[in-house]
This record gives sequence, C-alpha cells and structure tokens, in this order.
Amino acid sequence: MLLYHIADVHIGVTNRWFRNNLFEIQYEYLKTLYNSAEKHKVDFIIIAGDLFDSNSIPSLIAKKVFELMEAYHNVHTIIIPGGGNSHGGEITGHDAYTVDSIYKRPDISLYFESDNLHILTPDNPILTINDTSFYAGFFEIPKYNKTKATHHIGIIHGAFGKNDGEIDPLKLENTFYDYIALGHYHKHRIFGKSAYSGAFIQFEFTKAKNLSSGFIKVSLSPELKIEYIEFPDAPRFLRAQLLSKWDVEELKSTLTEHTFVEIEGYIGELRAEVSKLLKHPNIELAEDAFVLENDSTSEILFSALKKGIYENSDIPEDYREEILSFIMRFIIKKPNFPEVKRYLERKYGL
Ligand SMILES: [Mn+2]
Repeated sequence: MLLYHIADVHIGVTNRWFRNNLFEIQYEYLKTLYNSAEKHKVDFIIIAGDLFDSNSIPSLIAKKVFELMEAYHNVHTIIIPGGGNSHGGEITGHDAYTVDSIYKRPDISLYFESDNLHILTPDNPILTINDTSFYAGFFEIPKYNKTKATHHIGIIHGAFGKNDGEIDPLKLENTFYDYIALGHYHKHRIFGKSAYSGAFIQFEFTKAKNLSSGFIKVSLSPELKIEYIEFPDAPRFLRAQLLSKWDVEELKSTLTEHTFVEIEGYIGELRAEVSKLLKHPNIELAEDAFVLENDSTSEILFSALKKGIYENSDIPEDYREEILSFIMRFIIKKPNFPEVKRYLERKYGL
C-alpha cells in the first residue's frame, strides 16, 4: 500500500516575486504529483492542513484545485483543515475549520460527496477506505479507538519537536498509528514513524538554504518506508546578509535560475559588490535593508555573537541563522544593546 503525503500548500499566498502567479506553479506541481501517483498506483494522497492560505480564497481557485483532484479517479485524496494557532481548543488561521471555513461553503462542500475526495474535520475525524483508516488530529495527537482496518494513519496539523511549546515526537511513537502525516512546519523532517512533508512549494523568504519543495512517499507494506521526494526545479526564496566577501561568493554559488534572493543587509565595504548583484534579475534589496559602515562597533559585536552562537551546542542548528538575523536587526534598529544582551544571556547563556 502506497501513499503520498503533502501539507502547507498555502494556495492563495503571494510574495514579492510571484505577486499573482504562485498559484500557477502550485497547480502545475499538484498535477505532477497526481500524475506520479497515478503512474505508480498510489492509493492515497494525504493533505495534512493548510491547503489554502486563508478561508477567503476565491471559490473559482478552490474549485480548480478540487476538480484536478477529482479527475484522478484511482487516487483517494484525504484532506484535513489546518490553521495557525490553537486557543483553548479553538483553531484559527489559514484554512482552519471555523464558521467561515472554505470547506463549509455550499459550492465547495459538494466536492466531498464525490467518491475520491474526502475531508476529516473535528466533527468527523475518522474515515475508513478499503482496509485503511485515517484519524485526524488538530494540534494534538488524536486519541481514538482503533478500527478493524489493517492500516491506521494519523493526520495531524500541529507542532511536534524538541523545542519549547512543541509536543514531544516520542509521544507519536507510542501510538497505534502505522504512520503519522504531519503538517504545520514548512521544512520537511522525518522522525520515527511520523514526518513533516514541509511546504509543498516554498514561498517564504528565509535564511535557511536547506528548505526544499516536495512530498513524502510512504509504503506501508511489507514494512514501513518513508522517503522524501524533492522537486529540484521549484522556486527557492532566500534572505541574505552580506557581511563578508565570503558571503557574496556563497550567494553567487547558491544562485540558480530558480533561486530568488532578497538582500536584507550588507556592510558598507561591499557597496559596489551589492550594486553589481542587484543587476541580477533574481536579486532584490529588502525594503528595510540595513547597511553597516566599516567603523561600526556593531560589526565587531556581530562577529563575536556569531562565534558565540555557533559554538553554543544548546542552540539548535536550524535556528542559528534565524537568531543571528534577529540579533542583527536588533542591533541596527535598537541601539539599546544591554537589553538584548540580557535577553541572550537569559535565553541562551551567551
Ligand atoms: Mn503552514
């Protein structure tokens, strides 16, 4: 039994490079996914939340998406609504199952009466198709009784991981589910018998160079096999800080025709280099970009911090660049450094 798992498609989202046409790219890759599913006789495609960026998506766009899914008669699509936050059991944001949910619109809910399109909601969280049961959870591990089916798949939109405020992924291991499809984080990650597929097609500008677009392929029998399949030609969006000649070289080497870069700041010394870079059609300067002049003590401070952050093993690798970027903005915008310093001492022991 084979299934594909995607999440966080965020249809309707735009960014500074793709103001209106990100949907065309997402749609083309959805077609790629479904063609592959058909070719490899994949039984199920799971969408673990945030299919749409918001509940106010035009019906015309949503219908185009559901019609595409419906057309692949041999593939069952199982969708759960997503959302950004859970407040006292109430989930809000993105395509959360609220009163004004896209999935409750009369013209949209009709699609879920077709044989191969299914939605799991808090009112209707379990579905069995042939010998496989699906159980939906929303920001929590679903606690249901096991059905009589052969395979059991959990689908959860929520934060699991080892950081503050996250649910320990070990708890996922101790459930009866054969596989747990997760959505919410936009970076793909596999742990044990669960996985985040990450954003289907990346759309946010981030510092992380290892963010990719793609999906998870799962075979359940004869034994569990979880595999990430990347779309190597999907667009990538990077935010870069140019604080040394080395950063410039690195940026040049990561540049491909599919990479779009926003420079969020640079040192004065690199001014000429930066204006050359900005002639490249895929590189732009952030609206609030900073410039650090050579004589600036901030630069020295920054190098010291960078060293501190990279040598501190308590700081998860994935967060280092983000923390640096955050500190950098702080240094530039808020010269009251002692406050930042106290915060860093308290939080990271720097
Ligand atoms: Mn999301």
